[in-house]
Amino acid sequence: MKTFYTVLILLLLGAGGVFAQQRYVPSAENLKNRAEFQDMKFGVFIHWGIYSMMADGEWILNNKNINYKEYAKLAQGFYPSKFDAAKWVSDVKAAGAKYICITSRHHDGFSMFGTKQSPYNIVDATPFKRDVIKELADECHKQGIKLHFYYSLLDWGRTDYNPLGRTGKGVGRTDMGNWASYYQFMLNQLTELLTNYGEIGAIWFDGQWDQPSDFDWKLRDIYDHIHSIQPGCLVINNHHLAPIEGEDAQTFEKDLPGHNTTGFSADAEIGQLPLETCETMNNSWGYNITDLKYKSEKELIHYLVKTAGNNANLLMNVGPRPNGTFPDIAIERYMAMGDWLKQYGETIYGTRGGLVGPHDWGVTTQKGNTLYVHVLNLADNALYLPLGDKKVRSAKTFIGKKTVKYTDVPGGAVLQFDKAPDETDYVVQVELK
Ligand code: FHN
Repeated sequence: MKTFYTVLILLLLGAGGVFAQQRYVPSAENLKNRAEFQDMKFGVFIHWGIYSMMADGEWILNNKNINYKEYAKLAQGFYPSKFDAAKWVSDVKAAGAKYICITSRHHDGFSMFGTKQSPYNIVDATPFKRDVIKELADECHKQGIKLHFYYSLLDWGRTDYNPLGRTGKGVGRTDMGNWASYYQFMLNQLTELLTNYGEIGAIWFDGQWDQPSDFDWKLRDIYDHIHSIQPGCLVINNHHLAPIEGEDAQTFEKDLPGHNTTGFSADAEIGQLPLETCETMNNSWGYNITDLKYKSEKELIHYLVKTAGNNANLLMNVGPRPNGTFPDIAIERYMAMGDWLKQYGETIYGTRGGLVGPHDWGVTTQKGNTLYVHVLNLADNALYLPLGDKKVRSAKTFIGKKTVKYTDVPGGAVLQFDKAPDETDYVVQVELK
């Protein structure tokens, strides 16, 4: 009997241990950063690496089955002579974005920062020799823009990324090292990213989907490692799944939360964490010289408004050219977004998805009792707002503050307009009782 109780106690203690590992309690600073993250609403995603020289996107090593040792020689010619961190950050600010997420190391395995963990990095392997991530970090801190680091879990350029995943199989790696060394490499690089570049808003992982779903990435240990260095740093993982314990925000790729038009989000159940959607401005992440299919200004503004109405942030991508500049058309589009935000920012920043959920006509955002009704696509001059048990106190146009007529009806109110709205975004500011 004594043995039975001893075994029982040991089992319970063991279970307690498991729970202790599984329960992640975010720090007060982390919770504050989550709320600030939600308030920021708009970020600029930057995919930049030696692949930009090939001008065919960031997957070229895999897509063309280039030998990884030949690909690595690209680094010897990487000299982004026009790179100017101050200009990048001031352009991002002019776009109205509040944070940058930049590829510190993408799937090709090339580190865009001065890492001591491998000579395959911008400082040691290129004639440029400058740590662009450090320059960017300093400028972000100076200009008040938050900095997030994209970090690839998978690596097509290292032999200790073993077992190989479902991608990068044709790049010529035969002599394979061991996973433990790769895992330690990642931890060491994360330590560098979180100690040498000041306060970091988030580490944004990608590539988990490269391995089978039962593969043990020991993510929780990686997340704990991050939080042990910067407890306030948000952990975001673009795994296309519901959030995993230890994460601080949930990101969606090329789709609004809850949608799956592109196929990435079939299993991406929406959790309880702050939300983000990342999207390309044309159809490419990394610089692609033949992809000029940029979304129009109106499409981009609509997408920003829709993400806010879906209670999410928009992370809108640019793929800088090999000389270190943003494509002109990307700058034009960002500036158009910035101009629009100068006028309408109050209806976006600091808001949450509104009481009235997304509809075909548009979305709502909300701050306290103020509901911003964003009419994006309406052919009628009246709009029914399902408000549940809430009542309207007043309604006016956001621009010009002109009274908008409304009628209380069961379950909500009907707004009446002089004509069907034809603005990019006709915003009605509704005060709720
Ligand atoms: O493979 C990457 C891709 O290159 C890009 O970084 C995007 C950004 O969300 N994520 C991956 C695809 O899921």
